[in-house]
Amino acid sequence: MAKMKIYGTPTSPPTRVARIAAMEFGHDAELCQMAWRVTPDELYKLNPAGRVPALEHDGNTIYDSRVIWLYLERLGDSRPSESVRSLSGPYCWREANAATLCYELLMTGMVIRGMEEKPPITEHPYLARCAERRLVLLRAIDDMASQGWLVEPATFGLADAVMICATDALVGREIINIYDYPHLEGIRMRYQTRKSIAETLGEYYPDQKGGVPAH
Ligand SMILES: N[C@@H](CCC(=O)N[C@@H](CS)C(=O)NCC(=O)O)C(=O)O
Repeated sequence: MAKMKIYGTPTSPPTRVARIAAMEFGHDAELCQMAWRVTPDELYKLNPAGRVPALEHDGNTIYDSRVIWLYLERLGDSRPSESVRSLSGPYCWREANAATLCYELLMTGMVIRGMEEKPPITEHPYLARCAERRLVLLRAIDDMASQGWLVEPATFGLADAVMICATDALVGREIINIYDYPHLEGIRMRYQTRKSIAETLGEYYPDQKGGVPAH
């Protein structure tokens, strides 16, 4: 069987979610670098939404990191780490809400960064709305984590992965000070030693232009 492929870039947070999922479910997926800035036509051919990640496996092309996580969870030959939480387990609705909030956080980053590009839009009601949404979301997710965990203490799942990918991109680009969100900081520290998190961390720096493949 051909090797599982994940299309995206090392700094794309949702691509990282898909790569974390592959590792957590016991697959050795290849990261194939693809970005809309570099090969837009190729990307539209792969995914009509023109977004990464997309996963190619066994004749299937799966878009969207959340669906990729579900696909891998359901795949017969997945070998999940013992501590991985199922999306349909006893905490499924808390997981769904936490994951949705963390995805929304991730998306505010993309909208704001997109508007900052040349020619930059510095004043627009939707930009202000996204900036406000980001702050409210960070507070809400930090509140959710006030017991020292986001969904369930001894396990790791989609919500934790998306929270870490979204906040790493913000922390690494010096957009937020994670010490303002002490509960999230605690959870993030806990996962610093998790292989899938450590091995997929991209290089983030201030004023970074996203979507350009690393050399
Ligand atoms: N909901 C999607 C979001 C994917 C997404 O927006 N990816 C960004 C890269 S980080 C992208 O491809 N952006 C291209 C664009 O905005 O045109 C997922 O979780 O996979």
